[in-house]
Amino acid sequence: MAKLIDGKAVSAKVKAQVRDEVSALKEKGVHVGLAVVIVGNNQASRVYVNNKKKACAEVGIESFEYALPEETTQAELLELVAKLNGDDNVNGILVQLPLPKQIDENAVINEILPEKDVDAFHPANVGHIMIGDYSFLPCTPAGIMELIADTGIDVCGKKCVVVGRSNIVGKPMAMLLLHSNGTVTICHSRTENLKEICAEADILVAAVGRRDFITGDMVKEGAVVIDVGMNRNDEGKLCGDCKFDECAEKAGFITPVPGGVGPMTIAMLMKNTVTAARIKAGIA
Ligand code: BQF
Repeated sequence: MAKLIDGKAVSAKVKAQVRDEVSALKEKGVHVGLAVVIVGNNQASRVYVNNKKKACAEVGIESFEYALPEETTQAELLELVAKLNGDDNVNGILVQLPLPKQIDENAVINEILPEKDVDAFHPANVGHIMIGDYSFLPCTPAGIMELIADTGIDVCGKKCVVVGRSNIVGKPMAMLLLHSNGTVTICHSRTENLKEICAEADILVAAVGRRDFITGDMVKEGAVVIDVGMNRNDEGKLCGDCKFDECAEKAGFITPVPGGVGPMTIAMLMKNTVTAARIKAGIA
């Protein structure tokens, strides 16, 4: 029976550290600010943005919300980003995804100054991560590395399987596991023998976006199972990509949903925002 990995507890530790860093910076006259941009009326996005603003308040980061209407044009959003790029009170710029269909997400990401790109989605930052020489890590994969560390299990030499190949989670996740000397396999919707590959994983990261996708027979006895899914079941309850009960029976460690990866994503965003402020102030 698996031990639960407590994302709330680990995220509280990270946020406490960030809070101390923010107050130390304040004593040196350095202010930390995060611009949070939301476009349209996506309900889930509103919840995520509220979580981020609440975390800012907890750690002493000033947040500036920009809520734009659903019909905002790409030019208007690019103009706002350009303004925030030039705003000295803003150390980090977060544009909540997804964006309405008339807006090209990549065009917006490309407009954010890399040194303010606290999501680490800009191609310059993606490149830094690929090389292993970076200031910011993408929040969700970085948070997952903290959760794995919390289990006490060393990634070095382990078989790591990432299911999902998004630019936001799957691809950078694989890279971070590789930097920690894991032996990494990335699986996706076209993968053959998915079950067999997953069942060999010492560390299994499920970032598929489909509830109940990972079943107990895909989990190796004693494995670390990280569930990145944020789905809703028929009753509207939050659930992950793993059939929790089945997977927990086999796993050594497993993250719950909610209370696993989600809180870590937020905590790592706070950490990146302080890092941005520190770099700008020239305090290593
Ligand atoms: C929790 C996200 C999919 C697509 C875009 C805490 C969050 C979620 C869950 C949260 C997510 C997911 C965020 C819990 C931010 C994580 O207690 O389990 C926090 O706010 N997240 C996002 O900004 O964009 C997404 C998932």
